[in-house]
Amino acid sequence: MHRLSRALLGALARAPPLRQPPGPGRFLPAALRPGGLSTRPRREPPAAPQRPAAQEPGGEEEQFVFPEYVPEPGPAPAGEPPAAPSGPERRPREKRQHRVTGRPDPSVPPSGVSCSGCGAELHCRDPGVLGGSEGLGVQGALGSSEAHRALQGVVCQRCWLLVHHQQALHMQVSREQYRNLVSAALRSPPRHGRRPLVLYMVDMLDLPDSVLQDLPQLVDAGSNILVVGNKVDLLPGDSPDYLNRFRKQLLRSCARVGILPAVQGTGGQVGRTASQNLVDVHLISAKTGYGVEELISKLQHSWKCNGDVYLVGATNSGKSTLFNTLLQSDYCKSKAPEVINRATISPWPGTTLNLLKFPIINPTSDRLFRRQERLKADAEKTEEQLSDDEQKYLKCLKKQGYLIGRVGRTFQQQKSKAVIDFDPDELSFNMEEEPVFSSNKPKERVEFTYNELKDARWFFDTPGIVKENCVLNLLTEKEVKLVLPTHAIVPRTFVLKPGMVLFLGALGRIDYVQGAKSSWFSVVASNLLPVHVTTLEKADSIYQKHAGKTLLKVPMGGEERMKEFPPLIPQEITLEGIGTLEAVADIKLSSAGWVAVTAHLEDKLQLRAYTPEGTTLMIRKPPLLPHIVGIKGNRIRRSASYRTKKPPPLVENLKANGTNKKKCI
Ligand SMILES: Nc1nc2c(ncn2[C@@H]2O[C@H](COP(=O)(O)OP(=O)(O)OP(=O)(O)O)[C@@H](O)[C@H]2O)c(=O)[nH]1
Ligand SMILES: [Mg+2]
Repeated sequence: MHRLSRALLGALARAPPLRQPPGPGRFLPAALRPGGLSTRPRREPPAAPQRPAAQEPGGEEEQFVFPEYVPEPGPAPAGEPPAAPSGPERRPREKRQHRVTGRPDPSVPPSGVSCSGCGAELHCRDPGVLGGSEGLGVQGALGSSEAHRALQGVVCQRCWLLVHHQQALHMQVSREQYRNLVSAALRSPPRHGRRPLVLYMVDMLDLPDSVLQDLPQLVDAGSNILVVGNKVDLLPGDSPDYLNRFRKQLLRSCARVGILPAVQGTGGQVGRTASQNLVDVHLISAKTGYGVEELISKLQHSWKCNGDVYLVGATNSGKSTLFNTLLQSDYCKSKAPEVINRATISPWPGTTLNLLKFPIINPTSDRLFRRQERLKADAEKTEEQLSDDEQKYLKCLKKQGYLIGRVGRTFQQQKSKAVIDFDPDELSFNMEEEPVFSSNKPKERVEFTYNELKDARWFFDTPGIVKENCVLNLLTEKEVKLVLPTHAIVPRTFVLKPGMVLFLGALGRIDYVQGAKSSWFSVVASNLLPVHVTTLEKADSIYQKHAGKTLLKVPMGGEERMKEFPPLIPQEITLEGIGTLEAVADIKLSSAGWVAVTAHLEDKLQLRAYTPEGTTLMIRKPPLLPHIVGIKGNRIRRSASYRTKKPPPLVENLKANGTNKKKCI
């Protein structure tokens, strides 16, 4: 629930509906249930003095970050005083933390209205959760229907800070609460005589950790599950059939937790038992739109088999991003983009706190036909035929991802209708709802009519289930931003001799303890997370000296930060090489990324891999990108590293031209 100040409530009752809070200092904190939410003190890295990366003697030290992906400048290194400003003395400007504002008033009942960004109920109760404020709640205003209406579309203080100031209020709802909420939703009685369809989203960068053990227990036996592997835009293709391989790996990971495919019987019949309810697997990018049109077609064709649709999955897998993409597509009712606000998305796990929903359009045969025609026409276009805005947008996406899709709309809401559109959803007439005709209608927020929603089926975004033993749970906001890849991952390959060590920031370390020959270590992680190569003798002192500082970058905050950060814990690994063209396994360093190991045939490798205590390190066999060692440039002289190579992006649903030819790697 969220806090409301009197000023806000008063203003809302008078003002036209708001889609955003009126500004800093006027909006609302949140909680899922009164008292059900706690604030974790923000893990702000202490301002410890930082030194420039020490140049280690011996020439074995190598650090690799990409100059083209330069993050926010960190604090100036100690010993290098900032350039003195000329003229009158100026105070250095610090990045301001936005204060949480609004005075609590426990006497005001909860509003009954949800934050349109995260789904939590807006409120002005729960004193002390988030600090000082300026006014008291207005009971009358909360009770009045105008105020209730005015609150539609308002976002809470937490969402505002997340979106506009990239500041995360660590409000945690327990894993148990998420589970209960999602389970209650999924087990709600069938609507329209049909069980819900579960759209199960899995983050492909975090396979198999993002496939939750809990799901089979949360889902009702009769529900169909459609698995969606998200964020495929970030991974480079290592062979022509790499997406098929992803699909198989995803199926295997699902099977391991008991989600099994429905069996295809004779005559096209789908037979299934309680656990055989996986109906399909789709690979998409909720952000760039890759695979989304295909997913929509699949959902529309299964309209008759399912009721409401629930999007579930681990935190941060991209559920709300898909919710927003579908809200601008043929999947929702044509009015929905105007009526329903976009969900808040953020890189911090646990953004969505309650259910968010939009009504799904009924895919009548006429609509399906029109949609097919639109898709056909779109697929005939070349990039040059797109509007300037679309070209710009595509250009931007191409920098960010390898796979891009265009999501269009066939059923746009007509502003002034010359021809009346036939909408079967509106045919159902309700006697209680008298049509109101007004010649001079005041401009107001668009809303659905009762009839439009009476028999609607809904698409729900749900809160993510918190991943246990995930390194992201240990990180600050700034650190999360560096660790979670936002741009296409450029693989970094290093050839290491036995006795060498590879650091991935200060979050992971791999020692090549023993082996007959050199082996290749390909890092698949955020381009902003530095890789440092050193020797076994120096590795411990490097970690002691540089963890928390510039060289290893994450965690950040110097010795103070490292005092509270869990130590790296080793795990012994034995691998046997299968040839120099194919990786034998991925060493997955929790959610920080992984290292694919490629070794000479039958070479026996003794490795020791480390991750922070309490986080999961796993050996993934077979690897997700077995041929990744092939995606590299020339060896850099007198160095363990190769130049990086970025495969070209591919835009689907667009006629190939010079820049959009699928290249096989
Ligand atoms: N590159 C890329 N990034 C994505 C994609 N989908 C989501 N993201 C990013 O992943 C982060 C998390 O996205 P959200 O949509 O908030 O994830 P969520 O599953 O709703 O998370 P919770 O609400 O915490 O459960 C954001 O930074 C998104 O920009 C994708 O397909 N590709
Ligand atoms: Mg979300």
